[in-house]
Amino acid sequence: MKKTEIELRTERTEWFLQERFGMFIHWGLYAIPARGEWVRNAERTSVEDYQPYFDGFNPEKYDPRVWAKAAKAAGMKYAVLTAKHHDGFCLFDSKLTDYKSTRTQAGRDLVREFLEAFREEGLKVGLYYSLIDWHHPDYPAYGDKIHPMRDNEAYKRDPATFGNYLDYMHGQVRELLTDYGKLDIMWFDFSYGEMKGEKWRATELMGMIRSLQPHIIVDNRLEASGEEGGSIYTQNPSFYAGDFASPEQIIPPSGVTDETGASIPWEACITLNNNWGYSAADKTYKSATTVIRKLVECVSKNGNLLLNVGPNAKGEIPAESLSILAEVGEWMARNGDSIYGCGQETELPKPEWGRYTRKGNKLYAHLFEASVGPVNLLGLAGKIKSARLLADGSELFVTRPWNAAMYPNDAYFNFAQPDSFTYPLPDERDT
Ligand code: FHN
Repeated sequence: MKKTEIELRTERTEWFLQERFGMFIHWGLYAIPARGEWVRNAERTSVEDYQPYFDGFNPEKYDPRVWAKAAKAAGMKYAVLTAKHHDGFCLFDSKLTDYKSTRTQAGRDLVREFLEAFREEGLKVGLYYSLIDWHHPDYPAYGDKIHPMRDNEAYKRDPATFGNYLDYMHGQVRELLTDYGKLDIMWFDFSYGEMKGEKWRATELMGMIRSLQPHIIVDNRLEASGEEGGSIYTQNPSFYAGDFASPEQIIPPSGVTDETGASIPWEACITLNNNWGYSAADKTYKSATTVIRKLVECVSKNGNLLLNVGPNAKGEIPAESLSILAEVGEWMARNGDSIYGCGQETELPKPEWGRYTRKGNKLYAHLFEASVGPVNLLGLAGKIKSARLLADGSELFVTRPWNAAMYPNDAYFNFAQPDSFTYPLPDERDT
């Protein structure tokens, strides 16, 4: 009996729901002006004025082994690199264009080195590929008028020309899925307005993907245009609806479910500062505590976190990012069991002091508040059997996402008060 799209999606995403935490990497020519990855569009830069970035691109410090070790040490289990972003610059040695890293001073296939380095560290690997292309002459917004959102009239005027771009786009996806070994994730970005579904020839594209790498998981941004079945949020997702939903910069209040309320695979992609691509001026980095809380929140809602770094023009991940990743890694080293393979707690209500994650008969209580005194373990009242056991036989573990050393998984709490617990004496609290 032929498996349904939902059955196939469930099989394909099994590893994804275990790993929970990944690194997103936005890198390309835009790292040179260092004003984010939309700089060309935001500043209406002409093809000619953007060319110096291509001519000057020489990331002499690029060592993806450093990136991979930082990701692994942070507790990340997979990573996704931009193979081509909206500016059309290819970080891989495509045979279909000269607008690629191997034709710059770098002279390197940056994607191939990324894949090798991260596989070497045991991480799963994915590639981001922009459906939008501000460089390709047959993309509707070609030339100086480069904002695709507003220039789709070109597509309506001459769909045949756009078909040349689609041949190019499909051809590059084929290259990535054929010439670079086993990929675990294909991350497309993004559909908009009428540009979705079959406007990208999505059925043909997904057919190629599934035939070349049947195990690979694909995000939901090809988007269903309706005629060929529903989106990932429906009970009859189309062939190209994707394997996971991809909320961006937000964590949905109730996670992500389909129209029946059933949880579906999802991954929140979030920046460490406020930019995906490198921005020298953007120093508004999230703290490690904030990152950990976001990771816990995602997992408490059956989701993943794809945390973004934006390497600079030399190929270095910013020091601020590395420092935060290292601190997150300290916490993950002690508390990773409360993340990997965990998901939503379905019996107990969300506590006011933090969040639960659950894995089988292990319940993890993540305390988000440092200053709270005796807390009433809402919902657990009367269910606590001992410092480590609940009446239903679940093992109770407690973590605090601001100091890995303070409360390892074998944290102890004074359970003298049967339905609440208190912290150790104030002098034992972290500052
Ligand atoms: O326009 C892109 C943006 O540059 C970035 O790549 C994000 C990451 O998901 N996606 C698009 C915005 O939704």
